[in-house]
Amino acid sequence: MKYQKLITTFLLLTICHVGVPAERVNNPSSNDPKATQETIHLYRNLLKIPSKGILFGHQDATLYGIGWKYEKDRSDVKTVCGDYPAVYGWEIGHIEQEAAYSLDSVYFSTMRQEIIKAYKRGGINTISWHCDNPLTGGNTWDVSSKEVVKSVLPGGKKHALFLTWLDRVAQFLNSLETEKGIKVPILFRPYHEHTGSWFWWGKNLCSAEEYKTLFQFTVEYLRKKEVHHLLYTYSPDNVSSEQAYFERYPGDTYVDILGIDMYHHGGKAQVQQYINSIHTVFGFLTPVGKRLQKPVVFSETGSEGIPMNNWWTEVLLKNIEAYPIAYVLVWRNAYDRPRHYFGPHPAEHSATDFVRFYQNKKTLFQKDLPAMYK
Ligand code: BMA
Repeated sequence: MKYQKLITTFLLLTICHVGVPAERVNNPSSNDPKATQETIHLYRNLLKIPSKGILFGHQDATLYGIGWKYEKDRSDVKTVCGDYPAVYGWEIGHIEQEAAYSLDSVYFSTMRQEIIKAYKRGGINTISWHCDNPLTGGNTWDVSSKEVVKSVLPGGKKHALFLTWLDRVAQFLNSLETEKGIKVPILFRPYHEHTGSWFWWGKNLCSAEEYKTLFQFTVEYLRKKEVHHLLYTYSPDNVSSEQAYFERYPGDTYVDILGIDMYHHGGKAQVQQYINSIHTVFGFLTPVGKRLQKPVVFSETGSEGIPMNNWWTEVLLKNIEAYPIAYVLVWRNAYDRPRHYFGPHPAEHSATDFVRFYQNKKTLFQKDLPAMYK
């Protein structure tokens, strides 16, 4: 009896780790039992990155920037600091329509090449999906109906259509492959910013259960389509509490990475608000990420037009550096909208500060990247 008690206590102390299945405690892994080796390595290395610093990412980095599009190996970040970002964001809206190019007018064939090139440089790729509205035929921002999520779930009237859309997503993801046959691991971030109500899967447009089912169904369906090189990223928009963050969480076994999308709106006048949000969110995400052994990322941020010339060091870096965040990604520098930029570019007023941000030991770019796939 005494021994039994001792053994039970020992087992509890060694293998029980609240929230994490016992077998994962010493061997953290992503959720897909068939995940490729490179994907598992990426997951483990993302968990380790915060001991070195925070990776820097830029959306559509090598596709276009201010005043250019499709120029070989060019990137606004690289022009400013001499180095590529470590993380590359890409957007596949309109892949579901079998279109040749995305909603941001980028050919999918070109995007595919750039994703493979980024992987070969040792970089990390993350993909979002501004999917059209399958019920109304409108775009991703068409929030005129509250029936959309329901309509795509099993039994819904757009379910069959939606499966064809997911098939196209699967096909594109499976085409991200090197000539050696290695599938490029992707941090896939579907149905993002769902705590807001500007996309058809947003908070006021569906119930929490419907949202969770949509996310879970997508994960399971893509696995059935033999997509095993994804790390699923959950990225709500700015929330003020842990409870709000997890209200629509699909579950630990569906989510690999905990993200947050949070922008600095309102220019200099609202900088304190942004800073406060950073501390609130990473304040509660830090212990959760540790407990669940899931990387925590700043999946989208920035301030359109960068309102302060010391924004990079004094606003962003200063406020995120204390947190174990694997990466921070800023949104795109649109080639066709001169004010719609979030990254640096030459002659832009924050460019000097961006170089200081780059030089800081805490920020990690291409040249600082350890091997992420081994
Ligand atoms: C938004 C804007 C849009 C773009 C969309 C998807 O934030 O940049 O212009 O179409 O992201 O990339």
